[in-house]
Amino acid sequence: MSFKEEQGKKVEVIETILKKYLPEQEGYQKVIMEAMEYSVMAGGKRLRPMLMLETFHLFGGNSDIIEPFMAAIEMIHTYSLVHDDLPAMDNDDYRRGRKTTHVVYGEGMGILAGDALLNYAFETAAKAFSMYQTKALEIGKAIQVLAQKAGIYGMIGGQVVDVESAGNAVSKEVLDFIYELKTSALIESSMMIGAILAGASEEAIKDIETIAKNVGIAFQIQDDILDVTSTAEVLGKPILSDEKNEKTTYVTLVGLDKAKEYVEKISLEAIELLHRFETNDLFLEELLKSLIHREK
Ligand code: GRG
Repeated sequence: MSFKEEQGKKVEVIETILKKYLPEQEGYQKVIMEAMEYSVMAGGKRLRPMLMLETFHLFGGNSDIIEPFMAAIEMIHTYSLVHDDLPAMDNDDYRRGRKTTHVVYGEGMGILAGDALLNYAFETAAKAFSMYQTKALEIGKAIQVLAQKAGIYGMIGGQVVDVESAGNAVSKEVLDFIYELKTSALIESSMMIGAILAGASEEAIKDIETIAKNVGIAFQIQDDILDVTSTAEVLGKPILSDEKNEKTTYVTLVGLDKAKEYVEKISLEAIELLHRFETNDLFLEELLKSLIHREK
């Protein structure tokens, strides 16, 4: 099976898990469950749950304890996109090839759908406690990482500096801070949770955090590159949005060619670090390599 075929099969497995953990559409508040499903099931690369599952396997994990966490990380990621698209943020009408949640359900419901996904992510992750009562310590630690990396010391913190910096010149130091928090933090959380739930050592979890940090920064720089080199049809979202929002990016700071070189350099560093974990499963390595030249 080719890498692309294997990746496609894994996306199908992830989407089945996502559907399983989304709430029933019922009650007077039914519209919020519909908006949650609309935004989560809109497609997307499913990179974060995929990295979580692959890291879980890397450390010998092989149970369904990982499933509620895979659903939770995609819910948090999706909430961030729903809120990022709101009129008060980037004010975008298209995401993942279809109308954004606030365009379809109205701005108020867009805000609530994001809030609902964030909260429901933790309700979902906590389901692991009743599934595996003997793993309470690992599950508690995984929930702690999930909360911290999504919060003010993670994704929200990065977004705060990003929003505050729009329209101003930003130094490389501040840009690195924004990328590490806004984008790497959720990728770190994904891979660390996979390692934690598989019972990896503290040292291994630290190494995984470093690998994921590099993967996240490279991913964000590639996002900057695609914003100026791709098309709205391929990306499923508007292009040139950084220019519209007056944002400093790696492309504006160091130029397109250097930005491309940097993506390759730090991705290869991450892959090199991964080699310290012995495995005969090459999918994770291929996945990281595929991100270097990803087209969407
Ligand atoms: C609390 C009002 C409020 C807003 C929060 C935290 C936040 C908004 C936004 C997060 C910032 C953000 C959107 C970072 C960008 C990270 C990134 C490159 C996302 C795109 O991820 P992909 O390409 O998307 O994996 P798909 O659609 O494939 O899942």
